[in-house]
Amino acid sequence: MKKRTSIMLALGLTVGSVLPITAAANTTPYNVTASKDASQFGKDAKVTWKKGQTVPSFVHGKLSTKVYKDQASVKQFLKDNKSLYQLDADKDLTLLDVQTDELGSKHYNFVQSVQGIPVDGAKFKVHTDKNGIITAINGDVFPAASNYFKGNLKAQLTKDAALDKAWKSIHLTKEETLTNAEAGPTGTKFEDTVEKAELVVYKKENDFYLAYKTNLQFIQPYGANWVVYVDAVNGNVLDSYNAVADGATTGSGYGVLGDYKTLNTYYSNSTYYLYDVTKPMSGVIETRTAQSRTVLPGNYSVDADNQFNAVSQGADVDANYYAGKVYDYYKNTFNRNSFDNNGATIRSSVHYSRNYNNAFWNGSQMVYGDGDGVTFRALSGALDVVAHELTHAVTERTAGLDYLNQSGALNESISDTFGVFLDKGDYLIGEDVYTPSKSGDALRSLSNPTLYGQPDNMSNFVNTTSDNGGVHTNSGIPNKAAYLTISSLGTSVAEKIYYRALTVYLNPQSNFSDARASLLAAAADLYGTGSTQYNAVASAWNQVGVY
Ligand code: TI1
Ligand code: ZN
Ligand code: CA
Ligand code: CA
Repeated sequence: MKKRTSIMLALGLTVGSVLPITAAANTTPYNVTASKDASQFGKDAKVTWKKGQTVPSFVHGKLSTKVYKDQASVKQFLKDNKSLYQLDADKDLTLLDVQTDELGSKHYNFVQSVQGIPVDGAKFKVHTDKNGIITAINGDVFPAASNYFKGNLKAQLTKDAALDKAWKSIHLTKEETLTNAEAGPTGTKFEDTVEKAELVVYKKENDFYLAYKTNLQFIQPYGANWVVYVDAVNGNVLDSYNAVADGATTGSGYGVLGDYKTLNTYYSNSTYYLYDVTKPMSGVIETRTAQSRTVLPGNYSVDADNQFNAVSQGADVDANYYAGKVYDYYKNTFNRNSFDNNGATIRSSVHYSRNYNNAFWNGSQMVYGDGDGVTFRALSGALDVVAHELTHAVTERTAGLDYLNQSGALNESISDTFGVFLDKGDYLIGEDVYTPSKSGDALRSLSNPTLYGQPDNMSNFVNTTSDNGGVHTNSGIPNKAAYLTISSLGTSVAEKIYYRALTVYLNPQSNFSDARASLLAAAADLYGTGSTQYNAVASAWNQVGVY
C-alpha cells in the first residue's frame, strides 16, 4: 500500500488550530504572511489555518456588513477578497449547489476546479445567515493548482483503462470479486461489486496530477472499498487506500496444510489483524507471532490486504481459525464461554523459537512452534493439537489436575480426549502435523497407545521421574479407556460424561481410580446407575486394569 499522508490532508483529517486574528497569530506558527491574513474581516473573526496550506480552511464571524442574496453577489464577495483565497471566483470555482436550511441560512457549495476538472477534496463553502450577512467561509482549496498546468488538461487514458490499472494494483480482477453475485427475482444478477472512475486534479505532496479517482467496492474475497488514484496521463498508480471503516471484517487465508479458509479478521489503520470479535464473549480470539524468538506474546499477526496467503502465515491462520473452532465447540456443546467460562480472551502465539517441536499452554495463552519440518510441521496446523492445548486451560480452571504423575497423565489424557471429541473421525493425535514425509502415523493413538510407546493397561504403568512422572507416557492408560468409552457410546454421550466429570468431580490430586469413579458418578447423574452408559464406562476402565 502506498503512503497516505496526502490523502489524510485531502480528507481534512489533520488537526487544524483555531487562532484569534491578531498580528502575532498571523505570523506564527505556520509562516502565514501578512498578505494572506484575514484581518479584513475584523478582529472578531476566528480563522483556522491548516499546516501546509496557504489559505485558511475556516473563517467564522460577522464577515460582511453588506448583504449577499445570490450566487452572483457571493462571487463578487469572493472577488473582493481575492487576496485571501488567491482564487479567481469565475475561473477557479464551480458552484455545485446552494442549500437553504431551517434557520434561513444559505450555503453556497463550490468545488475548486482547473479547466472545469474538480480538484480532489477541494470543497469550498460560503455561508450567509437569514439576512444575507456572510458568517462563514470554509473548505480546502489549493491556489497553486490553478497555475500548475501548462496548456490543456487532457487524459490519455480512458476510464476503462484506468479501472484496469486500479484492479491490477490490488491484485484482483473484477471477475474474482463476483463469486457471490446472486440472481435476483427478475433473473438479473445483483453484483456485490461496484466500480467508479472520475477525472480529478489530484494533489500529491507539492505536485498536482490529472488523475482518475477510481473506487472499487466488493465483498469477496474480502470486504473492501478501495480508492485508487490512477495518473490519467501515464497510468501510474499515485496513491491507494482501502476505506472500509475500522472493525470486524471477513478475510481469507491458507492454513499450514495449504487449505483455503475464511477468517474473522479486524481492520484498523490500514491493517488487517487475526483478531476475531464475532464470538459472544467479552474477550476476543487473537493470534500473535513470536517471530522465532521466545519472547511472549509477540506482535500481532497482520496482513495488508486481508488475504493471509503467504506460506509463512499458515501457522498464524490456523492458530486463530482452530482456536475459534474450539471456542465454538465448548460454547455450543456445553454452553461454556471460553476457558474461564467468563468470555476471556483466547490468545495464541505462533512461530515460537526455532524448529520447536512442541506446543503448550503457559497458564495465560497458547504457544506453538513451527516444528523442524521433519518431526513436526507448524503445530497449530492440527485441530486436535489446538483442542489439546486449549483444553489444558479448561482443566486448569476446573479440575485443576496437578501436572505430575497420575494426575498429570490424567490432565494430558483429558486434553487428548477432547482433541478426539473435536477432531472427529479418528482416534489419532497430531496426525495432521506429525512427520510430514510419512503418512498414516501420529504422535499418539487412543485406540492403540502401544503403537507409539504408551502403556494401555495399569500393569504396564511406567514409573519414571522424567516428563513430570511420564505424563505423556502413562496418559496411554486413561486414553485407552476413553477410546473404549467413545467407541461404545458415541461422541455425543461420551463428551457429556467427560465434561461433567472434569467440571464437577475431578480434583487436583485425582488419580486414575478417582478418574474412573468421577466418570461413573457423571454417567450415573446423566443416565442412571446401571444404565448402559454407566456400564460402558465401568467396562472401559476394567479393560485397562483401573478399579
Ligand atoms: S501441554 C504440552 C506440554 C509440553 C511441554 C513442553 C514445554 C503438550 O502436551 N504438548 C503436546 C503438543 C501436541 C499435542 C503435539 C497433540 C501433537 C499432538 C504434546 O503432546 N507434546 C509432546 C511432543 C511432548 O511434550 O512430549
Ligand atoms: Zn499437553
Ligand atoms: Ca486426530
Ligand atoms: Ca506423518
